[in-house]
Amino acid sequence: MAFAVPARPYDFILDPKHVALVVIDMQRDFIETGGFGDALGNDVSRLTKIVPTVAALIALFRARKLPIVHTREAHRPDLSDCPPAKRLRGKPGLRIGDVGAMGRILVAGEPGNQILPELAPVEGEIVIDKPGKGMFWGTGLQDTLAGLGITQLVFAGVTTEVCVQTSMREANDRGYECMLVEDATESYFPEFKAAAIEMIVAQGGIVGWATPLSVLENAFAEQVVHG
Ligand code: C5J
Repeated sequence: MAFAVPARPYDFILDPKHVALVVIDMQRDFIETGGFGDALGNDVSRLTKIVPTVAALIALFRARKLPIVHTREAHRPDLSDCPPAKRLRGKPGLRIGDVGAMGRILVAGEPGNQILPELAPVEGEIVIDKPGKGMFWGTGLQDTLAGLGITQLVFAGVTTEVCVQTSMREANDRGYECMLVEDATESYFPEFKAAAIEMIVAQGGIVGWATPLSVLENAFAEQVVHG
């Protein structure tokens, strides 16, 4: 039975039969020293702070046996799915494919490309390697979600204004109802996180909804039936 989750810009009507959790790119490359985020000059310690909140959100969905999708930003070892425009962008200390402290940067199978152990997928959960910022481009995720009858997506992960927002926008354009869990996402730039959330909920939820984890947990516990 669908129930209301208090959210911005208005209640999100969550239907447990059609919802999945999407955890974006909680991989060592973005969160630990020596990875891609660090090579780009970011303070990665900001991102580690959300790990317990993301773990609690995953636990909420696991306890109810609801589908969970984990994504990784990952390229093939031969980099055939990494356009030069991406690899050559900027002047990072290390580029995609270079060998860093945790193996080759953003390359599938390397230690740095793994999801943090605290958030590791368990059997039955969906893991998507995506070559872009968005989770649909170059992946088969849309067919997988369609096969499960998923029409609603709850989002968490990093970084808010890059891969999370891009994936939410891709999903929104594909007809999914999307809600971001505000304290289960983070950016290297606090002002970008705040702005991304405002952009998502503005204009009547032009991209989707946003709510904190405690509100979502409470809504799951109380399940105030909608309609
Ligand atoms: C970035 C991501 N920031 N997962 N990737 O390059 O947001």
